[in-house]
Amino acid sequence: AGAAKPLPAYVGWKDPASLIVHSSTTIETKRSVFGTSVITPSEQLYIRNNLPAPDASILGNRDAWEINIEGVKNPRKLTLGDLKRMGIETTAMVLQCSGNGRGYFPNKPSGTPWQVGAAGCVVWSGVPVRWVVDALGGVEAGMAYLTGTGGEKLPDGLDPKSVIVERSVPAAALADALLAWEMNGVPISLAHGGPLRLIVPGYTGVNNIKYVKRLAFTAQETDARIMSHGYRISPPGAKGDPSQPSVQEMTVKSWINGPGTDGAPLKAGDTQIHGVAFGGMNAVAKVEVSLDGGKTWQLARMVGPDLGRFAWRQFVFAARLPAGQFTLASRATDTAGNVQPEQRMENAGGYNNTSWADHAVKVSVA
Ligand code: MSS
Repeated sequence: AGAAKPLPAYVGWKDPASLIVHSSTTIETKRSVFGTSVITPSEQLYIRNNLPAPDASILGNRDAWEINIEGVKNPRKLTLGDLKRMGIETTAMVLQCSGNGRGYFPNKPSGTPWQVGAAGCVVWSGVPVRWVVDALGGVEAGMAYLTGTGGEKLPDGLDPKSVIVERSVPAAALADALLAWEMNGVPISLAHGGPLRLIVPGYTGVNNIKYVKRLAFTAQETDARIMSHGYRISPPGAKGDPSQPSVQEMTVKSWINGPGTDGAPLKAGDTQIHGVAFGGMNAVAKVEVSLDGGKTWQLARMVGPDLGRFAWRQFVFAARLPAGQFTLASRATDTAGNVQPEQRMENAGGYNNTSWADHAVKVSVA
């Protein structure tokens, strides 16, 4: 392996020792650094930007940032300052790239080969979208989608639709959505979408639009390429198209983070196996752990505070391990009874990998 790539300037404040730099716009958290106290520190949180991040000058006067609200009875341009006067809520949620786990697909789909680290559990503060909508007279009739548009400057000479980060989710997602200006207790950094970000709890990363400059209730999904052809669940070998399902709600998933995931052998004897579990739209009901690659399972214990159904839960399983090789796996079940599957759902883009078998980890005990 070559020398680790340095962190690009816009994330120069992150902790390089915790991160794997795939490229300047794709950076993941190392599995072995996820701790057991629920929140992922901002310095360790992954980064995925489809376009280069805007100039840091957009943070110069945060409250002056403007967003157009459309598809409501009284459409309006609001500033972040206006939004801050409309109300505040806080939501903890799993932010996870749609391609997290792509690195375990054997056929190597194109895209970043993320392992577990294109995910984190973070806390957002902002105003609930439904309060903004109510203040503007409610959603106009016939609007089936909530469409958010990113505020990046688009590269010259290209069809804007081919590059703009604009995504639509079902309008019903407004029930939990936030227009957020704070992450983990501080104003949102440029890298994570400051000054203002659309947060759609339970939905995969790409639906959480950074530098959001337009929020529109629309009759149709946007025809931006990132929606119409990108991020589709396409059959292996096929190209993305609008007839295929888009990546939207996350489903139940868990993985083990430690100990031993850094490759260092464990000491024989008592060990506390820990990891994270989340249900996407539902809370997690239970997590089972296997020490033998999934032949037998035992119930793990949830630890730490429960920050709501969109957050992950940490789990711990106390085991006494003799010397040898072990394949550790975890399998979560959500409150609706959905069980994390053994196998990934094959798809050309390598999206939505929730396979417990793919996320199992080999450790050696000496
Ligand atoms: N937004 C915008 N504006 N831009 C871009 O690029 N990306 C996506 C989201 N949002 C973008 C946006 C993605 S794709 C993801 S994941 C996310 O974001 C991430 O986040 P962070 O903060 O971590 O970086 Mo995949 O599904």
